[in-house]
Amino acid sequence: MGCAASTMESEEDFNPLLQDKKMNDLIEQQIQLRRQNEKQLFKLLLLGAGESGKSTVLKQLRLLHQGGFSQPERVQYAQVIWVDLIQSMKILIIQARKFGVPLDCDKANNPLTPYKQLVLRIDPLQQIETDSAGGSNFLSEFVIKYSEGYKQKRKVNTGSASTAQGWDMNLADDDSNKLTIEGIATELQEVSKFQNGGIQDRFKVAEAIKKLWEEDSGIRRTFARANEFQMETNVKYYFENVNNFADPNYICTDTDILKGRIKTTGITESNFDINSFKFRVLDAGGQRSERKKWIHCFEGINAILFVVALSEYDQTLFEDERVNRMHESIILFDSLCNSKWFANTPFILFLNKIDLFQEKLPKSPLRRYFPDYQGSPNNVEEAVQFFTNIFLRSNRTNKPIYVHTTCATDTKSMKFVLAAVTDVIVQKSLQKSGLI
Ligand SMILES: Nc1nc2c(ncn2[C@@H]2O[C@H](COP(=O)(O)OP(=O)(O)O)[C@@H](O)[C@H]2O)c(=O)[nH]1
Ligand SMILES: [Mg+2]
Repeated sequence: MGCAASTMESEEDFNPLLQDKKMNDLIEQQIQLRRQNEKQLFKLLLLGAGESGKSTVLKQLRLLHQGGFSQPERVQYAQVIWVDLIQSMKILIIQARKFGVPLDCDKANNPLTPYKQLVLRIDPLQQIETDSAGGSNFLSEFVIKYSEGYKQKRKVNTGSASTAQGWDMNLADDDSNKLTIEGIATELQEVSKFQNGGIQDRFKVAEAIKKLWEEDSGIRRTFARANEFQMETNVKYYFENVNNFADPNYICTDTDILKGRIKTTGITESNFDINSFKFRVLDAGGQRSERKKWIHCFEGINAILFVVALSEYDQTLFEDERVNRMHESIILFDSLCNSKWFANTPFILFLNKIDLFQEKLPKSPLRRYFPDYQGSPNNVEEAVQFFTNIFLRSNRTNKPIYVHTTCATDTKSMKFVLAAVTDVIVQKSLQKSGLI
């Protein structure tokens, strides 16, 4: 038998026609296999204005389908939050003065005065750097991020015209200000190494922030007007847990990471296996200067997940304080939904930050910002329906839009929402390619 087989093989070996056919079959098989694999890769693009919650959705996917965050990442996130936390208290003090809100800590001989002095004296970045022998690239990058970010904002704010901008606007690129999440992560690792020497100082700063947050009525009054200036979304959570973040060895919980923010620049790609389907999720920076990069990833997309922060109906853009954030989102959604690029691409709409919207609605009348709102002032459902209608009305194509009300920081509810979303993407994509 062995002998016969070897004779057959050698015949084939010497037959050029059979050789060609064999090679062709092999190539054809490989092409088929690649096509099949490509068909099974579902590409989801996350879009929406800056701070709407796109990266938080991605974090939930990581928690649910990729085993979550590593220990070094958890330590690094704590560092970013610590810097943001100090910066946020400084902003509150400075903003109180701009508003003319009297601060207890500004009064002569007030016990809070030394705490204020400590907070104002500290440069959150320098404070960490002075403990280091060699300094840190992370810190200089982080300083650039802050200073350039604010410079850019000032430049736009002092410009002449105020026009809301879609994805095809053409602002100056801010690549010089580019700071990737990976970059921050590596640099932060460096920082936490040399920070241990200053641990007592960090706890003093934490105590000062806690005192001002809890005891200065002017700080609270200013915070109540946070919609009138730029504040991190979950700063209240940072202040309430300030001691954790002061500890340079603190390891962030999942909640800390979901509530924390690192501004996304450029486009990140993440791959997930969800119910034996392969998903590629693209997360893009949402601020105006980032949007012209979006077009690079418009090809071959199976669905768009557009994220809107409901709670931002009374806030203005970081990059242009004359523009209402919700108005910007509506215009952005309109331009994407009706663009030729996505004529047949399913759209999923997340009306996000419902938790903050619920909290805010009774305090900040919706009609003040959207005079067309006819529902009752404190009725969350009616208010959500009002915005749902606005977004659905702007769709001038025949494609359906799948709407979900979400709290992207809540893993439990997001588990259900994301399961429904991935299901619909698979169904629609397979239908489109005629496979079901
Ligand atoms: N409370 C609350 N915070 C949220 C929610 N979604 C996002 N955030 C926070 O909003 C901030 C901006 O979110 P991020 O995902 O970075 O926005 P992106 O710019 O669209 O990627 C982060 O601090 C998040 O923790 C939400 O539903 N509720
Ligand atoms: Mg982001």
